[in-house]
Amino acid sequence: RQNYDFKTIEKKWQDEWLKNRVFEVDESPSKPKFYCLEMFPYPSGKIHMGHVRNYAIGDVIARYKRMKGFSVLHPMGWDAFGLPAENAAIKHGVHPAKWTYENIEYMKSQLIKLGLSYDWRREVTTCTPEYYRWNQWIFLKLYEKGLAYRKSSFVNWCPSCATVLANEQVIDGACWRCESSVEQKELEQWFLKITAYAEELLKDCDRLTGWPEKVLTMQRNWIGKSEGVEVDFPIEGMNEVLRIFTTRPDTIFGVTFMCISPEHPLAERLCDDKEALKKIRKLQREPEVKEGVFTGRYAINPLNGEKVPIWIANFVLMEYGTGAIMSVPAHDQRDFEFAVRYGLPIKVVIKPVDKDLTEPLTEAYEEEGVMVNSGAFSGLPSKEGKKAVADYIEQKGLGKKTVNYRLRDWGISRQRYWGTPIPIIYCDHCGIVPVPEEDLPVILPENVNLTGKGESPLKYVDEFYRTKCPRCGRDARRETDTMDTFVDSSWYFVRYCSLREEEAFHREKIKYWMPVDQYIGGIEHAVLHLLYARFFTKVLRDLGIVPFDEPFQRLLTQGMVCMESYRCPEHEWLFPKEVKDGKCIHCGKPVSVGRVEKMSKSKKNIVDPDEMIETYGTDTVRVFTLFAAPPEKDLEWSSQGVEGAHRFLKRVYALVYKHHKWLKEIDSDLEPSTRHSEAQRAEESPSSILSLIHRTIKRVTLDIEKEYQFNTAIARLMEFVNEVYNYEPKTDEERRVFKLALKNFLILLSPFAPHIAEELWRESGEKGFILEQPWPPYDEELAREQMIELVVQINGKVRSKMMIPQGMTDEEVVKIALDDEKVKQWIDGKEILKVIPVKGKLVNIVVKG
Ligand code: ANZ
Ligand code: ZN
Repeated sequence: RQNYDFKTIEKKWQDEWLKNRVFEVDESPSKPKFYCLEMFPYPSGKIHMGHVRNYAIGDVIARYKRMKGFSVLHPMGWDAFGLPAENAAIKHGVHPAKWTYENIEYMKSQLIKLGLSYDWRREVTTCTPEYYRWNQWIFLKLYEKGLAYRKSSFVNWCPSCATVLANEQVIDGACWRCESSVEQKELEQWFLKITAYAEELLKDCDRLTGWPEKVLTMQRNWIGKSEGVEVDFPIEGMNEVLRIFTTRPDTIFGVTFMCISPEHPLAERLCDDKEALKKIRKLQREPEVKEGVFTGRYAINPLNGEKVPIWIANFVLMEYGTGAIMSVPAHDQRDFEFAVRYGLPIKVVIKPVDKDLTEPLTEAYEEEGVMVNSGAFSGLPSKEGKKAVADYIEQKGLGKKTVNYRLRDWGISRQRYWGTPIPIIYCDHCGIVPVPEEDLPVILPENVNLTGKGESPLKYVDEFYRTKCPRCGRDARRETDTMDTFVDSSWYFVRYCSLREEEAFHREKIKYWMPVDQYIGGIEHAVLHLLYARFFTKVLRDLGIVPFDEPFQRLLTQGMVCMESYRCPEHEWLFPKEVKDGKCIHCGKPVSVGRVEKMSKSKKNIVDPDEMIETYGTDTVRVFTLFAAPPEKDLEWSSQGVEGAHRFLKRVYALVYKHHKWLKEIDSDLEPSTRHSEAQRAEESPSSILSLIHRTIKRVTLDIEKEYQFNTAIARLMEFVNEVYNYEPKTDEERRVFKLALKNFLILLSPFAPHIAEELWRESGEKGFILEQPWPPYDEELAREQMIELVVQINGKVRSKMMIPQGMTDEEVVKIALDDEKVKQWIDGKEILKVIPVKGKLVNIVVKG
């Protein structure tokens, strides 16, 4: 066929790949392994462009590694528990299970249509009992080790929605949905003791050299190790001390009041005004507005004997440090705001090295400096002062140095239906009784009445709720909360190692495949998911299941898919296809164009993958998303860009068909050993095709190897097509070389555009699946770039010369010139007025002075 009929081609090869089980992989003792993993999706209904980009990146890596001779594990599954299923159930009266499984079926068909090379025998669906029984099993193991415990704690509670809110769902103290003000409610919850691994999670960040630095920084900050001292302040008129935690012992002479958390065990005894205490307990924690109440009591500063008032304040967290602080308003902004609000004194004890602070202060001075008004310590630089005061406190027995972590234990209880039941039974006689391992899984019942209110609906399912105590056989009740869905995604990568019907923790296979060599997903998971997965891996290691400390060797966080948004004065936000020639297709009014930002339903700046595939085909969509930006950068959707990608593939198709007649007839099976003689022959040939293909192989390979620069790799492939498009081989020898070039080109193209590559591979008379071909090696000699001399002039004088490859862009040439050591010396510290590149071989730099 002369025309690029992508629909037929893509369907044909997708069927063939599945039928011939090309993507299925087993543990091969003779090959090195490579585990390539993309974050699995929530089955929300249909995939969006963000998914397409994520999976296309993963697929290129998986296919490339496969051709490089690795045994590649490339699995996919569904993060299938969660709230949207429950909301859909309430709204449309469809059971969460039905909704979820239907979405999975549809989305799976979409992934197959994208030509993604998944081994579906390993598909994981987290809402199936075969999967979640292992959530329950892990929970029981954690419970045995004292790493799962029950505790009453405060949660954000919306009284009108009757539901618990995550911190991110509280906006300015109000519910994000109904805007009623959020209260604090005490709930019994299950916690996993991630803090037991805080130090190891922090320390091992240093070993994650294949992770983006910004993700590591976020993890480190989240763990938030801080070193300080605990100091005891005696309470006046009581035989009690108030123990505080501070990271700034150097400011202890500046304490003008103390604050304790409303939940502090001493709060009741210190505060006579019970009403005020009750009120403050309802306030939001980590608040914008810092509020408090004076207890009427005083503490004594053990260093200078000063008497300071004790307050109860909503910004002091019971879960951090000791739940009590010494307040130094001159040097801590939160304390400063509190002092200003309640008219408390502000005393400066640290001043900048070179000047005095102007008082009264307008904000806290939080930087380092020199200690003042601090008795014998005055005059010490605050850095040394920190240590000196801490040492003094320890010597005098007033306190001790300690380490605190910001990381909190992980509260996993959710008052929801669509999640893993927590395998616990409450017996009036025996107390908390874990479900015996042999009784797993605790199955989530099907018949429930979903209300969307704050209580778990499982409470009202008698057959579930009422049970017998496994210990004494008396009547007992089941735990009705379900687990946070982050539990599901904390170990799914381990489950993929064996097939669905095999055991979940298959030691041999886990040993073969783990750890994941390349993980790819969104930056939004930089903290929680990735931290929980690291935590679970360490737990599984301690249970003897995985022989590794860290789950993900390398991490790639891909950028967002963005697009401009359109708004009509009449019809609000418009989908791109509702805009024609800058006007709204409904009313003809001109639309205003918003800035380029992440595709989102609310602004309708979205392109539907299905529609794009329908119009241009999967290969075009893949090539566009991979070509438009390097993987870690944001990508701006552009219809011209998509057209461009499509045109490129059409040209590839036309190129092969131009030579179709003779391609099948000629044999190009050159052994690597004959390459050299081939090279010599090619040199005689004016085409230099052989050298072009070797150069292309080299560049594409290095672009992929080096940080997955797929955009430039595709650019090389485009260059290749441009160079050979009008070439006509004449002799048999030229044809043989040209066929070799085309064949290699198709292999290079195949990770990006697998369907067209497969089709043209067969159409040029080759056998077998292209994915089963080895990635072509390149010959350094043949791939060598033509070098030319670059001359750099500064203010008209030649200052440096260097050899560079021919054909670089002006931008590249300028960069090389400015990076040159000699040039750097000449322009060091001077202002650059102009940089003028000339024909890729001369750069003129004009500097001032
Ligand atoms: C006195 C002081 C003076 C402080 C100063 C800071 C600056 P990080 O670095 O996060 O560990 N703090 C201690 N426990 C707290 C709690 N439960 N709730 C709220 N704040 C608490 O912060 C440690 C600092 O946070 C501690 O050092 C304490 O205030 C406060 F110029 O003590 B500081
Ligand atoms: Zn019992």
